[in-house]
Amino acid sequence: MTDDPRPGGEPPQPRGQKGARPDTPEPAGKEYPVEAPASPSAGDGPDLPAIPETGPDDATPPTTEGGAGRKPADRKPTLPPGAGRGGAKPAGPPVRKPARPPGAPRPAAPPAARVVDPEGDGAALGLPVLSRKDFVSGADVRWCPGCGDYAVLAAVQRALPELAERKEDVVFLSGIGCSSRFPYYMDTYGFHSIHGRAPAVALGLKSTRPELDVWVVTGDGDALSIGAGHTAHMLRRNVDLQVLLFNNQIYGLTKGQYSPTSEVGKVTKSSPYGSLDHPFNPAALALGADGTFVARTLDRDPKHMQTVLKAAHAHRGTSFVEVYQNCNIFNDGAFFDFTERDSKPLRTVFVEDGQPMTYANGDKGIVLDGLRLRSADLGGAVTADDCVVYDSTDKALALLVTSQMFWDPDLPRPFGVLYREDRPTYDALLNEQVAAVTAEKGPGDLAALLASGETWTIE
Ligand SMILES: Cc1ncc(C[n+]2csc(CCOP(=O)(O)OP(=O)(O)O)c2C)c(N)n1
Ligand code: SF4
Ligand SMILES: [Mg+2]
Repeated sequence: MTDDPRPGGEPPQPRGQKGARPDTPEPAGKEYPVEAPASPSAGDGPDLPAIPETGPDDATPPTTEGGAGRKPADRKPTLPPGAGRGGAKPAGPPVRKPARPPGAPRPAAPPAARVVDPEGDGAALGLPVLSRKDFVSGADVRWCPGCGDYAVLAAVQRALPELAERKEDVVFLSGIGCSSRFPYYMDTYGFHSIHGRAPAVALGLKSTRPELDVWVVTGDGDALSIGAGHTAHMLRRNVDLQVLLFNNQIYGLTKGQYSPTSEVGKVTKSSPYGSLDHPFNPAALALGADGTFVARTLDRDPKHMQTVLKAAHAHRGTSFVEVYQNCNIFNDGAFFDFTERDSKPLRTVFVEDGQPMTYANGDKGIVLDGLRLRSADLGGAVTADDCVVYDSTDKALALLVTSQMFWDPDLPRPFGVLYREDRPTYDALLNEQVAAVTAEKGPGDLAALLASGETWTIE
């Protein structure tokens, strides 16, 4: 990445920043460290392999005076390990997806390939080993202090050394928004493209360079307002890439207008009397578009986010990951129900394949009552054995869980890999078709094709 020219504007200056108006764009040159948000929980999800790398995002992050007014310590949830999500460890090392579809040409091997070596013995082999720092671009990070975007950036930079063999094969594409500034901060290839159009760029790239590992970073406005059509078509086509949708239920970059995921009644500068729009449920939208991998995670649960990122990367096809992300400037606390110490155990359930859907430290569970889900107190007549055992390959269950558990106020919100399905990817099918037709008819001649048939000369 080169120095950023900042197309698409800057995130606004946070309130309370000394000497700055709340809606004044941040002056160029201001430096924020790349950090986790003001109060990421230590995470209570499945254990992950230790990540030895440290860096600037391991330091105490800055806070924003204009934020929630809560101390970081107040935000750490207390759900004990295993409660509500089974506590099982992911089996074995992360699975890398095949880099090249059948029929696609083999890319030329680089002279000195960098290898991933999670065991740490690459040095003994005399090979360079990727670390988190290899993915930090060093560009000034211009998100507001305390923004949830920092946590997602840190999680991706931590996960990639295990997932990528060569950082030169990794590409981050984005649209426009605060979240879409993500490619600047990754030391990989990247393209901060056009509002809502990252899926179109990604489809073209992945189809012509199938050996690349393509990630799309987008926001609730970028993906679900102007880019809604592109998002739906990307999902049904099942292009092999990962989509990270930063859902902060607001337009952050343009200073706080309501978005397609904002709740009814949201008061913003563009909805002074309260929004009348019924919001999208992004995960249900992805399932409705026949997406083959749908997951939801939280900026304030970095361990869970890493687990989900690795599962998304292992999936062959469009892996859609909705990340609940706090915009502490324009929509602070939108997800506190699901992240804060007191409410998180009662308001969340972390699904895991083969595990019963229990929550509230195991005191409650989800049971099937006819064709509806119901919350039940456990320990009496109903036990964990009566709860729904999650199966992410069961689409009927995924549809029910994703939909009813979003709207029903008596049910907790589900997190984790909600659905996955194996289906041929668009890029693989396209390359197979091109190879088959080329084998039958020989390589095409574009100039001859353009000059064929009826042509006109314009004078
Ligand atoms: C064609 C076009 N229309 C509108 C805009 C203004 N615009 C820039 S970002 C944005 C919304 C961003 O919201 P979201 O995707 O949720 O990203 P966030 O800033 O919240 O991360 C809008 C409407 C634009 N840049 N280009
Ligand atoms: S999403 Fe909100 S907190 Fe984050 S950089 Fe944008 S305006 Fe600032
Ligand atoms: Mg947004």
